[in-house]
Amino acid sequence: MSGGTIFDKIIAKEIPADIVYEDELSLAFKDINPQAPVHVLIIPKKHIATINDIEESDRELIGHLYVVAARLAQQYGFAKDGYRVVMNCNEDGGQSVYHIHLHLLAGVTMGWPPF
Ligand code: D5M
Repeated sequence: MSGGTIFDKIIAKEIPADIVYEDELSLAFKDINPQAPVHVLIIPKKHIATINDIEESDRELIGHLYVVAARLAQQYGFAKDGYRVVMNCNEDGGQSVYHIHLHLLAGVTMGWPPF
């Protein structure tokens, strides 16, 4: 089911993206506005608007997104030094596209807290 967001259009290949990984469940592409030397978004092909909309039946899918993130971090060479994987939720969480996505950020030493 499509949610009509820009990410749904990227999944449908209606608009271009710099895709770095794809399988039957997920798609990963470079963030158009990178916040780190490596900034990749990992999204499910299934439309899920926010973390609040994740259902029990999505357990495996959500786990899969993390497996893809970890594999990409390994491929980019950041597994040992470290990286950050984050998913924002709604306005206060900083979400701007309402199709869930993991941000994989790497290549810089990050601070905490993130505000
Ligand atoms: O993150 C949404 C992210 O999506 C933000 O970092 C910009 C990115 N974005 C928006 N449009 C595109 C396209 N067309 N290609 C690649 N990346 C895109 P959020 O957590 O929702 O704020």
